[in-house]
Amino acid sequence: MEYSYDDQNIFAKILRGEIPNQTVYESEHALAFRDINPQAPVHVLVIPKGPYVSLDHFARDASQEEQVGFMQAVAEVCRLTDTDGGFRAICNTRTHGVQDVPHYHMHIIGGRQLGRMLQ
Ligand code: DGP
Repeated sequence: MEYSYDDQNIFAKILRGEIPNQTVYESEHALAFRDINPQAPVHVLVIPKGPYVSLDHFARDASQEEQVGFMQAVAEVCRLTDTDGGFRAICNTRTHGVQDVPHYHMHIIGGRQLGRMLQ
């Protein structure tokens, strides 16, 4: 699989500060901010700061430090938001996964009872 990162994608612009965002948490390796179209009271996107297009790209090519830093950001988002009742983590990937923004991101969705996704 060839991964080609487009640095004009909207999350790259957010990382460069060209587009405002509602930051929940930021570290050396990751940024977490509120989704512009929230599906639940908690809807946060966690993104790595490196140029990775998707979960599989990140899992293959990101360093251990970047991967650990990313998961630490997920933990901080959970600590800082109303997720004690549980949440759903989603990484839409490419066309079949209906990924709109080609910069790897994890949706953290919660704060209410969600419906069952897979039957
Ligand atoms: P997807 O690539 O399908 O996983 O969805 C991308 C998500 O990104 C979608 O829920 C809406 C959100 N989004 C798109 N543009 C912006 C933006 O400019 N700011 C923020 N905060 N979220 C955005």
